[in-house]
Amino acid sequence: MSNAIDLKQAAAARAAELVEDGMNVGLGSGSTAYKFVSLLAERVRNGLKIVGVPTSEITRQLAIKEGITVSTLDETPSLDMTVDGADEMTRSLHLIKGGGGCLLWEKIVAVASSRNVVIADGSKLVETLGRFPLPIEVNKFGLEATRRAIINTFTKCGLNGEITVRQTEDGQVFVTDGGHLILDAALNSIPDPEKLSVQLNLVPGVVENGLFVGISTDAIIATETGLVEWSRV
Ligand code: ABF
Repeated sequence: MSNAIDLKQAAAARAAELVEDGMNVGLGSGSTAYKFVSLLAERVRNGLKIVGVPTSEITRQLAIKEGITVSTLDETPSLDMTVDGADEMTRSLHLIKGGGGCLLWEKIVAVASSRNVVIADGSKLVETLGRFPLPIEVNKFGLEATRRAIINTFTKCGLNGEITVRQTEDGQVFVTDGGHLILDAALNSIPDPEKLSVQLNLVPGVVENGLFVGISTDAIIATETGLVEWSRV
């Protein structure tokens, strides 16, 4: 009986095999992506030549510790492949990301990549996004006005749900690598993620949201019965 950790490892290992010599690789965040970074580093220690562009400070520290040559999007603005995790995903490769608070840099890196491979255990696969609270990265200026504007956007999209300001484990307001705050919206169901993503980003105080629509190109999902892989046509 595989546990979630083994499943994440299996998906990460398969993704690490896809990386080819000479690639510029986006390195995701979260426990599944960290397994990918460590497995990729093993290949680097065995001679694989790649440059890694991290999606968070944590990933950057891990990659450096593991011996991967890291760069930035300023120095390496075009990536061959990014491998990253997800909090929820559908078969059409619409994702909710940002549970770890890294969604902005993750989305910037992903959009700079020719190929985006999402790796996850089977528990992340859902019919409809939304049970996982949607992370929304916001500027701290005018927070209450932005929160109300977001609620109006939800109403216009026929949605509603509790919005909370993300806190750290010791009760401090969580601040992202980019210096912003995260609002988590418990919407339960998001039937039209593309429409909601576009509408949310019209709110001036919204920096980015955790809906990844039309970005991921490939999926590697580890289930109890083995790996399931598919590409978005
Ligand atoms: C990251 O992976 C985040 O976008 C997402 O929240 C997280 C999922 O973490 P895990 O792989 O630990 O489930 O990409």
